[in-house]
Amino acid sequence: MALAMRRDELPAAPEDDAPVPLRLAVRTAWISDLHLGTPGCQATALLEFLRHLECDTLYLVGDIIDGWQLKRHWYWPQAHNDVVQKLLRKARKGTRVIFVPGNHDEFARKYLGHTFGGVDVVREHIHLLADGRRLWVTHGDLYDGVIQCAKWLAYLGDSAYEFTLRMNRHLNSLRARLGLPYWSLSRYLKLKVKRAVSYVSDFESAVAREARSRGVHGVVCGHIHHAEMRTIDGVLYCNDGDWVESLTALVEHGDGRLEIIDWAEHLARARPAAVALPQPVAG
Ligand SMILES: [Mn+2]
Repeated sequence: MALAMRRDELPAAPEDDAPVPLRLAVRTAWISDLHLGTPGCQATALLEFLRHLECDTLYLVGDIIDGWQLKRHWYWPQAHNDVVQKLLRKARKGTRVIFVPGNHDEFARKYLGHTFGGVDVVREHIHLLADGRRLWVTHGDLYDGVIQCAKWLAYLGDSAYEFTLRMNRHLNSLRARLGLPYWSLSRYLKLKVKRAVSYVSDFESAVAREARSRGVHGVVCGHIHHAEMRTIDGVLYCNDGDWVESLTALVEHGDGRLEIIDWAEHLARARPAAVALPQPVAG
């Protein structure tokens, strides 16, 4: 909630400003929970992010294509195709793209160890940071108590979640028309509901515990659509968030420093600043 409030206080980007280079040149980037194939996927924002992203290694940390929802209802607009093309193009142009499937794209777990169009599909991965620390990369659903104990409950929660995301989209198209920046209703609700808060913290400790038992410095996961970076019992827990509600990614800079990129905030910060640049004088 605090994050959302802070974002609200930022000035809205003027509508008439020219596109500004918001280049994000990093060593590594992690994105997850794109949920391509669902109306919830914010493909336009994601495409814009991918256009500005330059990295040596790109991790797709699961729930990239939503097989659960596509099975129920086919939804595949052009923008979702563009995202896939953009990812494959990055792989072709020399970015190492590593896909760690999640529960919504568990169909891809049948192809572990294979490479598709330059994209390596792996169950999990150990990433070596520039400063020598080792991070375990996993989607995280295997450490989610709800999914492991009651899959039907997870499916039920999925429908309620879809509804919230739909409300979120309506609210934000209205906000966009009013010139207000993106604000996540679903994120706000999640942080308000106490049970959701304890679900999040249970998940975080379970993943951190597993990372510690593997003897790594930290872990990068996704799954719960809540970007976070903090130390839990001596293990660095990083969650790259999602592209249905929070529009976030985790990046590693050249020196091994990790940062969560909040794309909506990044845009709101970068665009007004660019407007203040001196205008070229004609003649
Ligand atoms: Mn998931």
